[in-house]
Amino acid sequence: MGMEWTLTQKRRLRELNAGCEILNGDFSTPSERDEAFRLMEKFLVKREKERLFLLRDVHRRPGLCLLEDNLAKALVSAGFVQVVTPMIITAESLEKMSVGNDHPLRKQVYWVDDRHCLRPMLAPNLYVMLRSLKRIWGTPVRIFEIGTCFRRDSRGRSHLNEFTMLNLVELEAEYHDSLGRLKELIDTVMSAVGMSGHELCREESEVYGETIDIVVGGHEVGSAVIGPNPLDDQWAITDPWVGIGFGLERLLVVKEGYDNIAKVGRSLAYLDGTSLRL
Ligand code: ATP
Ligand code: 9VF
Ligand code: MG
Repeated sequence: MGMEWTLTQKRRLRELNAGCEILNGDFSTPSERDEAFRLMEKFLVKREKERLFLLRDVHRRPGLCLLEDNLAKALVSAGFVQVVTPMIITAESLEKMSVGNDHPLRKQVYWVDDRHCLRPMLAPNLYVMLRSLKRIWGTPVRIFEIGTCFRRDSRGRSHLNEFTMLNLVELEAEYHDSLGRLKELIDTVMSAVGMSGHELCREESEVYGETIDIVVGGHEVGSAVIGPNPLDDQWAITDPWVGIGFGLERLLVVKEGYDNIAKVGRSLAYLDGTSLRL
């Protein structure tokens, strides 16, 4: 076993979407390594530039935007109505989600003023919409929102401070098999994403008590909940429901095999997974 890339070289190669075969370099001398780096960087820069030309000339829209469109179309076909709610929400609505002063999520919230914050989740708004629409439409109520949520998250390869959440929820007078229905909706979303092989895992949740996480290749791409839930009282919801929250950037990372979620999120350094430092 000889010499590996330097940390700086490795970081640059990752930035340029080098695969692990490339990242596992093995050299006998520094000059051999540095020469290999020079050639490899040149090759990758060319490849990444080609991706940006393809974006300009053919695709024209980032994968994140296409995914959002595909998901909205699939859910509309499945009978769901899209809603668009405020990104600035009240402290009171967070408290009604049990995210009060001593809650772990509270520390992740971006405050706008002493009574308002940027939404860390879609659920409080969707609860309000469910209540209003149930009054007008009766059951079932099937709605979804796709929009930005904000969390101060420990920065890592799978967390962004601003990310796109898809939250869908169905309220029914009664279910004979709510878990079966939930699985059906998860399948609808996953086939619209074009992804197979997901697993469901039961997880403890600080908000809902228990969630059913949707996991692909070890990554949590979504969390689902089966209601009724103790939170429902706060929002005057009495019917059973099933709901799922997906992270769109997470779905894209897993589907396209990116090593870092920052490449597909809102960014000034990347466009559609491609570095602009070329
Ligand atoms: P994690 O445990 O990975 O931090 P979470 O369980 O706190 O996620 P949820 O509240 O379940 O997240 O949010 C629903 C989905 O939104 C997650 O399954 C994930 O796909 C996505 N998501 C949550 N936080 C982030 C983030 N900071 N950046 C990108 N996506 C996120
Ligand atoms: C699961 C995602 C509380 C009746 C509007 C639907 C859900 C999604 C969790 C994230 C969030 N919950 N923690 O509830 O769909 O946005 O709350 Si409702
Ligand atoms: Mg979760």
